[in-house]
Amino acid sequence: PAGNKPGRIAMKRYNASKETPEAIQAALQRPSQRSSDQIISICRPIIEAVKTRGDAAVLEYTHKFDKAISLTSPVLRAPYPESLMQLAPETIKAIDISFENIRKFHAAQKEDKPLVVETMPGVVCSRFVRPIERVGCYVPGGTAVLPSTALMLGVPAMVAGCKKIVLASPPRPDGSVTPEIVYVAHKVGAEAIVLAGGAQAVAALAYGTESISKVDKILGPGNQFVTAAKMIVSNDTNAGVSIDMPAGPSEVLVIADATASPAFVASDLLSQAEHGVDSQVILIAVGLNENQLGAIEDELHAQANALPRVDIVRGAIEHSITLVVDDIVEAMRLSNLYAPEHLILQVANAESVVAFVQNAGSVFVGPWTPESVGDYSAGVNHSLPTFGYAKQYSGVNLGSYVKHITSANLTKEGLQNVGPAVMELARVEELEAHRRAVSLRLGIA
Ligand code: HSO
Ligand code: ZN
Repeated sequence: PAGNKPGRIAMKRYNASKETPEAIQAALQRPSQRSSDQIISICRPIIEAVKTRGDAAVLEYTHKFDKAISLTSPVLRAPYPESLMQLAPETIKAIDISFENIRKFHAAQKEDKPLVVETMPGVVCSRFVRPIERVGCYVPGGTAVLPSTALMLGVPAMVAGCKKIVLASPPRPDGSVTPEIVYVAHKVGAEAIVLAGGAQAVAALAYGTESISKVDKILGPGNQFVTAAKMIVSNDTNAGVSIDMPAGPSEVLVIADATASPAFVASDLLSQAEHGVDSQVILIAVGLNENQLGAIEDELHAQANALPRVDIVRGAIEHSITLVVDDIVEAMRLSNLYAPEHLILQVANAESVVAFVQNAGSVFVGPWTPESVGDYSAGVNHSLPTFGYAKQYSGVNLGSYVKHITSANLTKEGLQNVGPAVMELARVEELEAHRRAVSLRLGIA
């Protein structure tokens, strides 16, 4: 990798054609996470305490971790008082526009008609959709307030028709929730906001307490404690709760060629880098020469230094890299290998490159599509698989809030058609009662 000048905010640069595949693989490692065993052993007693002592335990942890010592109830219930959602008109307008776009895009994902297939004459198989009844949406607190995450989790729940929507978010030290989150809770019809974060919030949603009722599925990003707690409760068969996906720090991979604006590229890298010191941003530069790379690096340094969160950015950039490759085919190969949460294509004919995307959470196509539009208002969801999980998981979508139920419906003729196959396989498995359930109906010995 090329060296950096001290004090300069710059990503390590690798020339892919000069490195071994192993070196590139190593360069594309995610920053290591604190060992999950360690995190799990911190979470277990918290979950146990909430399970056995309910509200009292939730409140104790909220007093301790969120410093909200004046809080006396861990839940705020609808209807929410107007006084808790006082917002500037321009904020209301922005939330309303984003809400509507997210609603439209997720409503379009509805499968209105059941799927019906007659596999043999008289053998009708169908599949239909039902909403998950009770969902818990976790909205992280931490270094930024994230009403956008409340939108991304709450709107699809509303569109799917979930009967009970509960939000959970750590309160501020004065015990309150940001008015933006209350306003979103009101808009999506959430019946309550659990004023807690971390493992204690996850446990309250999974098991229920005196004042918080149990949910069937918990969705939403969070820190390592939230993620570990989601894993623990979803593995507890007594909890009867599922989760959306494992979550890790935010990341973006930008593929840029000579047609890309260095300022645009730098701004996209920085918009992810400002999330946290553990965020990772990757630039794959396609056929850029020293001057063109320098222009992006100059922009990155200059724009970064003008940001209020420059210190966070500096931390993220420390484990972020630039890979210089010869062509778009190699760029896409590496991107698919990394499986980024967000993939930004700032290349010639960006639209035609989408066909080569194999692994990514969400794709941002062309120079006029900064990732920020997807984070807030375009309509796509921002709750996406990180840490390489884009290889096997989808981001949050309408399907995250529903179940598919199948049904079979046979006529007598249908059973005559398919019955012999059933009887033969039952014979092979030596499950005689299965065989007889068919033979008895067909009047066969
Ligand atoms: N980019 C973040 C989501 C977010 N950005 C929320 C701003 N607010 C993770 O996908
Ligand atoms: Zn973001």
